[in-house]
Amino acid sequence: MNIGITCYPTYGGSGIVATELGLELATRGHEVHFITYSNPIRLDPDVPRIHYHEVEVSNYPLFQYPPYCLALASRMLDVAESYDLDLLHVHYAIPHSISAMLAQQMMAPKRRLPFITTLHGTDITLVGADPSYFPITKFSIEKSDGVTSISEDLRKHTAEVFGVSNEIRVITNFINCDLYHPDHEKAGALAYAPKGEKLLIHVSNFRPVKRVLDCIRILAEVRKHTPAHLLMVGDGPDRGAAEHLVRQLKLTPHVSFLGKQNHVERLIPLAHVLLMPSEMESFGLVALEAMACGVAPVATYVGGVPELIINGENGFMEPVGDIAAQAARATELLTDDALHQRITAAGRQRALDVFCSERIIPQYERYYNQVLAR
Ligand code: GMT
Repeated sequence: MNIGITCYPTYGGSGIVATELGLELATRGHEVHFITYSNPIRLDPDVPRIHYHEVEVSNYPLFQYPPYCLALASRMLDVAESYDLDLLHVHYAIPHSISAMLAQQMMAPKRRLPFITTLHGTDITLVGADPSYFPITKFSIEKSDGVTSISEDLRKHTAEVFGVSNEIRVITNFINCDLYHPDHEKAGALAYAPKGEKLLIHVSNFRPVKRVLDCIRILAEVRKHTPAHLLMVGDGPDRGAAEHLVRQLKLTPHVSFLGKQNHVERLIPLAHVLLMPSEMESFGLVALEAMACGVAPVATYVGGVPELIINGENGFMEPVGDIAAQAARATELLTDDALHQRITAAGRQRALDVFCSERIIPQYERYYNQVLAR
């Protein structure tokens, strides 16, 4: 198949999933064309059958807001015509599915160009629910030839909040289990914790929904019981506040802010515990990455997370904002080796059994074929 993929190419779960999907599809023999405004962060352009087409948004003094959505639609049409695309697959509803719909309409006099929209979470729960975007989000879902959601929770939420009647197919997020694997030696951890303290890790875009300050407070609690060092990976609006809180709580030697990192698969396995104290997660990709790497997730009981973590079996979930409970779980995991071993082995097994790319990518292929056959 010739497949066009559009996503946000910067750091963020939806872009990562779209990029990994494209790479996996290319490995399985499909021609994959990324149509985005910059090279997706985890995209290796040297992989055979991967193509990248940049969307250039020319500016004009009249435009206070350059119309990216229109430039994207034009580029989608151009790539679809030039490379005979079978379909467009857009990740994150706004504005990608509207651009795809426009490209489809422009192509209509010549041939059919179906498009599939994958919903990732904040496109529905935050951005799409905002009154200024609500009608266009609903419209874009209804106009899509196929809609997928990365969890059952997000599917239900979308159907309830937007009242859309089209089928939404749940195809969960996935992981390359060969790339994300445990590092039992954890020798690289010494670079961050030279006294041999165990590592906690947090990876996110540091937006308010991630509650990054909770990570700092959890570390403060954990350190009352056992030595620990926290790796904060990523960047975003709440980084400054997090750094301030670290200074206030006198934790500076015990926290490393590493900024945006391209190879989290090298960092995550160094840790013992992943902290994901989010207000909301429609899936929680980083928890899956951690589980595949033999790192125990301590997360919140929200959204699609219970579809991934089985509480007490392969990770823990506690209420949002309950620092004491999350810190207690992290402390248990850092101090009880048998517990840590049991939880992380089960986590790796769950990733292998349910969420490895080999299990999920064929679901996308089948769905593409169904949409094409309609
Ligand atoms: O979490 C974010 O703010 C980024 C966002 C995105 O679209 O880039 O993540 C969403 O998509 C991820 C990949 O499907 C999911 O794993 C995240 O749970 C989801 N985030 C939220 O629902 C808050």
